[in-house]
Amino acid sequence: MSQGDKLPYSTADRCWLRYSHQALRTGMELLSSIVVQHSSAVMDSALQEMVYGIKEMRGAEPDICRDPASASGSFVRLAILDEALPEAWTQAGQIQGLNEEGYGIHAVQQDGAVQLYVVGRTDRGVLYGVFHLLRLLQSGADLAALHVLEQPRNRLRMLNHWDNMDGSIERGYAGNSIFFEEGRFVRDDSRIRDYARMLASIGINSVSINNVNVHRTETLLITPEFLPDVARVADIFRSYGITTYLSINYASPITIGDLNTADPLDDRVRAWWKERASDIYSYIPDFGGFVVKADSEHRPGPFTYNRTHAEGANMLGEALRPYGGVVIWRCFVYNCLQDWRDRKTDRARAAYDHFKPLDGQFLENVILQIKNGPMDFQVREAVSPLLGAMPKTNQMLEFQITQEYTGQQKHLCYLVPQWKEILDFDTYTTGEGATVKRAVSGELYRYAHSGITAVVNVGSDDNWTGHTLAQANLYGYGRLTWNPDLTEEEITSEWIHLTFGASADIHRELGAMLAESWRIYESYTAPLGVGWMVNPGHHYGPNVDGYEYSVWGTYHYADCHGIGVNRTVKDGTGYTAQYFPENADLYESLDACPDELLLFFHHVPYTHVLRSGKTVIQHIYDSHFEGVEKVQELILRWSKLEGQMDHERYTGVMSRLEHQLEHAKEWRDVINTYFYRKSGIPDQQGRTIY
Ligand code: GCV
Repeated sequence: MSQGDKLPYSTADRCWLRYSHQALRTGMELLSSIVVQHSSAVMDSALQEMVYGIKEMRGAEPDICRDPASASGSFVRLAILDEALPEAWTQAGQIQGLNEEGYGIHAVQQDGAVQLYVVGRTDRGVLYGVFHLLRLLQSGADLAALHVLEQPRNRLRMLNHWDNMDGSIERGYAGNSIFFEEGRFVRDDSRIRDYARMLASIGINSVSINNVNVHRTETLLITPEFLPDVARVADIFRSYGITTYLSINYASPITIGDLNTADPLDDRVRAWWKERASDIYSYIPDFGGFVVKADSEHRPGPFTYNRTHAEGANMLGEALRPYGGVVIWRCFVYNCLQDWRDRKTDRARAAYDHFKPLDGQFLENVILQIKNGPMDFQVREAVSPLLGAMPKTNQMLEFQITQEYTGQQKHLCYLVPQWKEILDFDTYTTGEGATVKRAVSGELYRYAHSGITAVVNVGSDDNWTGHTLAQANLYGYGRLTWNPDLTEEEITSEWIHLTFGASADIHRELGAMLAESWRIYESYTAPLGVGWMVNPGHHYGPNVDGYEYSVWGTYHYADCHGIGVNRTVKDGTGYTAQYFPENADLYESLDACPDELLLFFHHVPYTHVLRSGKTVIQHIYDSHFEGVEKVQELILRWSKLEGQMDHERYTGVMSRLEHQLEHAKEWRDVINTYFYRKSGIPDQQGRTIY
């Protein structure tokens, strides 16, 4: 079997790794030979991907030359720095300054031949360089003129799976787990292999494979019963430069050990975790570490023993430290049973209140993982004030790619615009320009570990993501974590090109659909940043007063006079004080607060006039009517693309859009009716509200 014949491993959708034959325009002859000197798991993956991509595009497999001295004419050279360096780079010295995942792609013209160098500081750099070159080839780039130098901005570029060992996925909308089935690991690992390829192609370097809500069976993942299987998965990921992590149950010493406590300061507990670490590293020498959800939504944690989260996390940090492992400790810590009726208690305050006072108390191999907003991945909420607020503690940002609150991959909701806004948000922690992206890349405070993670949206569905267009969210996430300065337009156009080809119609229509989809979803669901209004439990579909954990109330305090949560210092929950003054003043002021977050920060009468000039109630009516019209436009745009792609993808997306339209109508009617009845204020345009 030749190098390229193995790929892809499964019959699943190839997503953006399609390598269309038509894509190749220039440099065909150049691609007939690949020179590569050394072999390693990652280098072999790089070679295999290069061979496969070229074979698919030019219809013939390139030769492989293992001896650079015998290479002549045109070729592609894959190498690490010590092996080969084009003259131009030696002179410029540029590549020497790249970090260990960086690479360069450079064309050298010689005696009528073109020699194309893909040079990394490490094998992983070469792998990333190969995927970059393949992207360029698909977009018909002029090979003879190539000169690229790249390195990732974030060290940790991670994905969190919420997969359970019974095969289900918490908040999964694309089938079952690709790792687990019926209480054990899957036997056929072909999907995992293809997944590793896809992730490496967008620069992901870390994956945790099980749910942060660690139930009984998953607690055993850190024991010899399952470690050989974890090691098998880790081997696959490793060959694509990806490190494997596990979520752990904080109460493991009790649940699966023979201790009667999980107190982090108890010597027996400390010794127990050290033994587990030693076991794990004997199976997986480069194991990444633990992801921990503690003291949240009924998960156990250090609070049970009156210990702080620093004490809780450091105990695990100590166990992993000898092996270079890290503890990724989630800041999604709040009391889900708290009673909000006093209108002073505020879940949004929780992460900052718990963690900010602990700054400087965590070990160097502990990283705090912070959700992008203080609540929970709503279509619109404020940026978490904890991001950037702990100069002496490693931080990483958590996004949600799986669309729990954003249409569950039945609705089109392209999240790159949302993520761009969050990454570009100025925290002002070190003065102007202290953006979230600079905080979590470690640039602001020189963190030892930092980066971005996200709850992923894939499953066993043939197209990986349920909604074919939700593939764009995974792609966009990877590209943004590599380089948060890429524009939304650059990412969108790249993804469309790789996934659907160069057709101008597709670029125009689909580009517009993606660009508008997040705001469309926002317009017919929860208004003005107020959040939720979904059915409790599964979180799909409208339920204005739906409240998760008790029966006493709502998330939004809507009554016949007004709506919204007063989070001001003046007479609300005081949450605005968690921001630095520039943002605190903005949000505290009813006049200055941006419309899209008004109800997140203020409780106002329905007649309050927004900065847009509309009253709150009229905004609710208008946006919900417009939202439905905009979904009709999405359908119209997509219908223009019939015949321009395979039937399966066309009809698959169309049926989801049709469902979205019906569901958007339901949202419109439920929300408008609720607020019409509550406020008694008619629609100025006299439209029918049931
Ligand atoms: C994994 C929300 C989700 C839960 C999720 C939790 C978390 O509450 O609804 O399913 O649990 O966030 O992020 O831990």
